[in-house]
Amino acid sequence: MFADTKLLPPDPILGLTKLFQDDPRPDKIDLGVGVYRDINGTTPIMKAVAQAEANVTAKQTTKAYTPTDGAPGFGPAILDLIFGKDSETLSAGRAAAVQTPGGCGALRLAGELANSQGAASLTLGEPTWPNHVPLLSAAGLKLNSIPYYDRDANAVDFEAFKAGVSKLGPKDVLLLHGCCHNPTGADLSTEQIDEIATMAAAQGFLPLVDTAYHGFSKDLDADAYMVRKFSADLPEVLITYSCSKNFGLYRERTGALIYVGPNADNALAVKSHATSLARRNYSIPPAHGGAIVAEILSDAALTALWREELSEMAKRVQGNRRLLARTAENFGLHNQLSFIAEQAGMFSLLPLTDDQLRAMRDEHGVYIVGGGRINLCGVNENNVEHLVRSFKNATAP
Ligand code: PLP
Ligand code: TYF
Repeated sequence: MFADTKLLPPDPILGLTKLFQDDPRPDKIDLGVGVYRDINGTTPIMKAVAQAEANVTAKQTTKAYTPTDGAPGFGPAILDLIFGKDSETLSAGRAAAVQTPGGCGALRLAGELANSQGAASLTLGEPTWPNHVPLLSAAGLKLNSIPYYDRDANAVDFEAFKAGVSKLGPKDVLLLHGCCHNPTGADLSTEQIDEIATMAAAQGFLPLVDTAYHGFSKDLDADAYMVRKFSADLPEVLITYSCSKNFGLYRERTGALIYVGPNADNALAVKSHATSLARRNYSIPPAHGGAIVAEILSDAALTALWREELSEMAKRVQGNRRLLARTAENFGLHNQLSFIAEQAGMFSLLPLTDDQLRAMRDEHGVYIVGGGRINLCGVNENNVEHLVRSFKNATAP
């Protein structure tokens, strides 16, 4: 059966790490995969996570299966975190959460859920995280692309985006990034989110809000604006949530699919379909990461420590944005990279052609994802001048 099977190329983002590791140049810079890194280039375990993990291990008495919706306490804790404890959506019982293997597992399940209930299409802004395409098309959905970002202006092209959204109807799903857009770093403003909410209410399309960087833009409440606004104004919302970045739980594969419905009975009915679809696939999600998150969020001291650590990570990335923009100014790049200081989250797109990207890697050892995406975590005081000099060199006429 497999005798003629051909080797596939590696994942374009994850594969970059191997190329970087194999590069012997001492001044090489890794701006590739979207993993938080500190000033030393390492991705430490958060202190709150290490403490919670010790508590979980000390308290656990069994490895028997968890309930189908995941680690006990995880779903309610994530709902409180994303909606806020005083949320009317929560007090009305309109929201239900199912733990998933990471945000990827949530996206696949969201796609299957929408497909199983008769969704006609799923619309993505262009560009988007490349993995959205295989995850959501494998769920059986027909994907459409509409413009989102203007590469010349280095900003959201809201008029073009709205023109695409205006064509959607009740059987359509629109994927939006909750905050910290991957790969552009350009988020919708609160006013623009309000406009999309008004369009969804009038046209009846279903928003799917992918939230993989909660807490990395402004703070946990401000970063949940889109989720909260849509849930307050619309009868139905799907949310995919990842704990990979904000809890640093990447390899523990911890995330959630959240559904907000018109009432509690409907929320439970749709949740039963989500767990049934999961059962056909991986059955039950891995419990360990979910138990850690539940432990942190049920303990005031651990929650406070985690919030502080998350806010420190977010501030460091924002500081790196300003460092890069400032250094570009000092090198005479006159506003060419100033937009980076205004954007949010781990990523921005450098205005580079494919040839210039190749030159950045081959001639200067600067590793950037195809399309020009950089992870701002990889920028620091020690390498920023090499980065800007390389950019200036690669883009020189
Ligand atoms: N959605 C976006 C936009 C992402 O960048 C990521 C990446 O980590 C995910 C979802 C999935 O995250 P996870 O690693 O938890 O599967
Ligand atoms: O965009 C990124 O870099 C992160 C990590 O197949 C990632 O979201 C990248 C590729 C992939 C899974 C996760």
